[in-house]
Amino acid sequence: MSKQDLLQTRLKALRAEIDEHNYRYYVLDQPQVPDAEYDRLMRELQAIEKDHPEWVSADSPSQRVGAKPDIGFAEVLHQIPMLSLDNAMNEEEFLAFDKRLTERLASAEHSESIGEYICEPKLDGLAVSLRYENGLLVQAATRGDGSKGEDITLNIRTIKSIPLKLRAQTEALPQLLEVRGEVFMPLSVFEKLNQEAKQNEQKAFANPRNAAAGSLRQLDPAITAKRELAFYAYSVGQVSDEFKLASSQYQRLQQLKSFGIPVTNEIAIAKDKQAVLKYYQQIQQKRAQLAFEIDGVVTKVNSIAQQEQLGFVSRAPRWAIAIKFPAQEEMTQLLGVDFQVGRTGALTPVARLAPVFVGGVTVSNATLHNMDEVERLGVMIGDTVIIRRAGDVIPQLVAAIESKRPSDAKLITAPDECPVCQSSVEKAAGEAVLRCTGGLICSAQRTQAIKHFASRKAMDIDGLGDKLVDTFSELKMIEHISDLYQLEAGQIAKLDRMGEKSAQNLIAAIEASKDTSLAKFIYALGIREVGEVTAKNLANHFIELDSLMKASAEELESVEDVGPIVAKHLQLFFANPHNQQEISALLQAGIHWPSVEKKSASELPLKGKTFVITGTLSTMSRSEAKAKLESLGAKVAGSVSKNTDALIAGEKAGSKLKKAQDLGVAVHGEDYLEQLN
Ligand code: 5U1
Repeated sequence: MSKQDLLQTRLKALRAEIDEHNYRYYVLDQPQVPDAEYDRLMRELQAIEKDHPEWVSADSPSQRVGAKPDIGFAEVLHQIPMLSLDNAMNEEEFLAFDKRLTERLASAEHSESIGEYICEPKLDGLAVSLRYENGLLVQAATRGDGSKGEDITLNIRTIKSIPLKLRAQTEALPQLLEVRGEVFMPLSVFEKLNQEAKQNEQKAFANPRNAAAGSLRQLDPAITAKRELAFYAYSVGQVSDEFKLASSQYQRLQQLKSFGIPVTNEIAIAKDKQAVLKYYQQIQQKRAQLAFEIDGVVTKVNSIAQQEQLGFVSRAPRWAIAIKFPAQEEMTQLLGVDFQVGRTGALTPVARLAPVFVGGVTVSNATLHNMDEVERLGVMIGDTVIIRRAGDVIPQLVAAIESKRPSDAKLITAPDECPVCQSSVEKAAGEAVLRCTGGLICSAQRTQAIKHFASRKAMDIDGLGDKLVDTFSELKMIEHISDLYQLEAGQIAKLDRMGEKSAQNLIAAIEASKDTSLAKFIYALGIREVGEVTAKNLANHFIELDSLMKASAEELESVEDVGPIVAKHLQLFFANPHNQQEISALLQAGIHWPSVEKKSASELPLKGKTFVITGTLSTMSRSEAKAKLESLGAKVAGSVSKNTDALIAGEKAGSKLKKAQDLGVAVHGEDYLEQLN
C-alpha cells in the first residue's frame, strides 16, 4: 500500500471512530473514552484534512462549522406540515382529553379502547426538521408557521449531537428520512453563557429557550457552535416509501436511536391515564435534576394505527397532548421598588409587583439583588416585567419588556438614607451593595439580628421562627437580642395563635439555649463575615470570650480563615459600646458554655491529624463530634483518602468504612470520642 493509501485508510478509520464516540456519548449516554482521547483523534483527523483539502467531505466529523453565508436564511417548505400540540393546563384537562379519545374510539366502526400511551418530556426549546438523504444530513429547517420555515442547515451542523451521517446498522437506511425534534440549550451551558454575559456587562438571556433561539438565528455558524446546543428527536416526518417504519411511537424512537439520532432517556410507556398522571408527577419531581429545561409532558397514543384513526383537527393531532406544568415565567407590572434592610445593613431592592400566578404560587414581590442588577436589567417602575419562579427558588425578575414601557415609567434610584432608621447609606468601594450605617440603632437590622441569633446553627431556639420575631419586634416586646431572655410566658400566651402551652414551650426553649458553646455564641452575635467555621476557629483559638474581645488585629489574623477584613469587622464589633452592653446582658441572663482549659497549640493532642466521621452516632450529634475533634486540633474531612488518619464509624457505616479498611486507615468506634479530652 502506498503512503497515500495508508493515510486515506487512517482518515476513514478516524472518521468512523469519532462518529462511533459521538454516538456513544450523545445517543447511548455511555462515553467510552475520556475527552482528551476524543480531542486527540479529532486533531489527528484535522491535521490529515489540512494536508489534503481534496479529501475533505461534508459528512466528516471535523466539518461542523462552515463559512458564514452571504444571504440570510432561505425559505423551506415543509412537505408534511409541522404540527403543534394542544395543551392541557392541568390534570383535569388531560382526563378530559382521555375521555374524548375513549369516546371517539368507542364510536368507531370497529370500536376499541385506547391502548397504551407514550410519555415524553416537553422540552422548552425550538422545533426543527432534519432531512437526511442517503444517510447524509442535507437540510435543517425551523418550524416557522408549520408550513414553511427557514433553512438553518449551517447552524444545525454545529450541534455535535446531531449526526451529519446516519449510522447504518442492522436496518438499511431509508433513502429519505426527515427527523423532527427539539433543539435546546442545556442548563449548564445557559448558566455559563449568562455568567459570561454578566462579566462582559452584556444583557443576559431571560431563559434557555430564548438563548437557544438567539443562537440558532445567528448568521455566523461559528457563534452558534460556541453555544453548545443540543437536540432530541420526537417524531418522523417524511420518509421514503421503501422504508418500513415501526408501528408504535416508542419503536419509531428506537429506530431513530439506532440511526444515531439522540432521543431522551426520559420517555416511558404508560399503560393507562393513571400511569400518565403518575409519570407527569414523577417527572415534575425530577425536573430540577434534569440537565435541560422542560415545561410539561407530551403524551401520545402509542399505536400509529390508532393515531391514524384519530387524525387531526386543524394543525394539532387528536392523539397527542402537552400537559403543561404551572408556568415558571409570567409577565406582570412592576409597581414600585422598596429597599429591604438585612442583618448587616445591606439594602436589597425588592420589586413590588401586580400579583401574578407563577410556578404554582401567587407572587407579589421579587428580589432585584442590588443596584448593579437593576442597572443591568435596565428596568423601570411601570415596566412590564418577566417574573420567574422555579421550584422553591425565590422569585426573580429576569427581564423588562422595553417595547411595552409606558411613557410615565420612572427610574429606580438608590436611597441616600435608610428607609427604616434614616441613617445615611454608604457603598463601599468595590462592593455592589448599599448599606445602612445605623448598625443596631436601626430596628430592621436589630430584628434580623434577633432572627439570626435564634436560628438553628446559632443559639438554636426551637419554636422562635422569623414570623414570631417580627411580631415581637412590631409589638416592641423585644428591641435588643438580650430582651429575649426577659420574655415571660404570660405575655407570649396573649399573642394570636399562641396558647399557654406554646408560650411555655418557647420559654423552655429560650432557657435551654443558655447552655451553649463559645463557637455558637460567637456565630450568634452576627458579626459581619463571621460564619460558622470562622466562629469555631476563633473559639478554638481564644478559648475565652474576653481574650477574643480584646485581641489585636495581628492576633486575630493569626487564626485560620481570618484576614484583615474579618479582623477589622471583629474589632469594630467588640469596640462598639452597645455591643459590649448586649454581650454583658446576655452573659448576665445566664448564657454559658463549658470552660475549656486553654491548651497551647503544641499541646493539642490531635494537631495535624485528619479525621472522617461516618454512620450514625448515638451519644452525640455529628456536629458535636466534629467540634470535639476540632477543639483538640484535628481537621475533620468529608471523605476518606490516603491522607485520612482515622475514621470514626458509627452505626450503619457504609462505603466510607469500606474505603478506610481498603486503605488501611485506623477505624475507631464512637467510644473513642468519649475518652478524648
Ligand atoms: N416530546 C415532544 N415534543 N413534541 C412537540 N413530542 C412532541 N411532538 C410534537 C411536538 C410539536 O408534535 C407531534 C404531534 C409530532
